[in-house]
Amino acid sequence: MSDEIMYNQNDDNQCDNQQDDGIDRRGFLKCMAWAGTGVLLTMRAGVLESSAFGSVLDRGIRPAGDFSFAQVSDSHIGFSKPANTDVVGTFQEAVKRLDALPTKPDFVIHTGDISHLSKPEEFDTAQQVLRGSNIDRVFYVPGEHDVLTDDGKRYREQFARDSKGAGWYSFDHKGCHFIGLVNVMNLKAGGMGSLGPEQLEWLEKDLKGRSNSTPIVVFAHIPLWTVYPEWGWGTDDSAQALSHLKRFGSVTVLNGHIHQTLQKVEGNVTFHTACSTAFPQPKPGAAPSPGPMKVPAEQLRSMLGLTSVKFVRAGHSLAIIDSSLESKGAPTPAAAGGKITIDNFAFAPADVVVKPGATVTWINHDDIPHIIASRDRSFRSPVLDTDGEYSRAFSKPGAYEYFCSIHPHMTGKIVVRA
Ligand SMILES: [Cu+2]
Repeated sequence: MSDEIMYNQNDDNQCDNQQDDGIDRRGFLKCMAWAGTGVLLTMRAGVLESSAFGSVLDRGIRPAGDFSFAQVSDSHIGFSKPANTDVVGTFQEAVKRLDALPTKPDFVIHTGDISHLSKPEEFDTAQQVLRGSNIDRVFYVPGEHDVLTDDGKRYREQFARDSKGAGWYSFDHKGCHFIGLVNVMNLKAGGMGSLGPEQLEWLEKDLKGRSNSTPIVVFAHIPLWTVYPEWGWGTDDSAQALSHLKRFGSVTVLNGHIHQTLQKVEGNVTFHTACSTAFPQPKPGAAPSPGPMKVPAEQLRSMLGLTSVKFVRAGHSLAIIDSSLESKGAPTPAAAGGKITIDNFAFAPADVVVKPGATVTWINHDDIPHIIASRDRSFRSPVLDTDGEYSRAFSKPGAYEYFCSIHPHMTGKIVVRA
């Protein structure tokens, strides 16, 4: 799969500044992948072409086409960890670049994770920044960070009032049909993003009767193609959605979530993922887990005159997993209970055996929030931000399987026995 993917980041993540004017155009473009602007999409005779904001400005290109629109993503307003302590500032910069485009885009699409913790003030700040721009209209879809506390109620009221179900909708613009999908709700343990039967049924109906020559643009937060299932970077039922789109001659799918620019063409469908305006994430499989990557501050913010960029993974040392040396059989249940750490998007230890009445405590060491949820819905923690803890006493013997309801590929098990 990886050979079909175009990485806009170069392999060694080096951006060289070789020209007299301080702008290396090749390096500049490569760095756009993490430096956090957005993508300009130009529709020309039914075909969408994408370019980074900076490249258009740089070369003085006035995109000629039927119309253009822009995509921004993963603004994560409220995030304040070392990977980027000024996410409002970098979001404002992206919007400034949007305003500086030679041709004003007809509208902007924000592909989710507007906020970091679904807090009203985070949503408000994001909206204020976008309202301060020249852009007439912004279309949103939610990311998993936007639906943490209330099943996305506040999100829908503020950003998708006329939507159906969990927030999906469609609209037409200059002969092109746009579809905003939600794949961050009701995630299943061990799975990835999910659209659900209700939304798939709506999508089928929405497309019915449309001519095959209608250009279609689908946008959703989590990629609708399997980028990297080990990190949950994909959508479980995306094949069903794509089957409804097969007959159309031109389909473009825009996603966010993975905080880097990837592109893939499969038949009539072109997939794009956008970078984040807040912080970069590692390439699939290039680190123990996804999560914010720390880069030198001046390089995160500065778009010009980049010299050398070196990615340094932010984070914590790996959790130490206790393993018993003497017992080779079943582990002895711990009477006092247990501590489970969350590091690099994993529970450690993933399996814990305790005696009835013992208390288990989870502690989150990641820069990203997690929620502990049991498969049988018997318990669920609040949102655990960095250093957040959740404790629960287990009185009844049995096996309790749980997962992170935000990142369902994270799973664990508590066994309670005497
Ligand atoms: Cu999680």
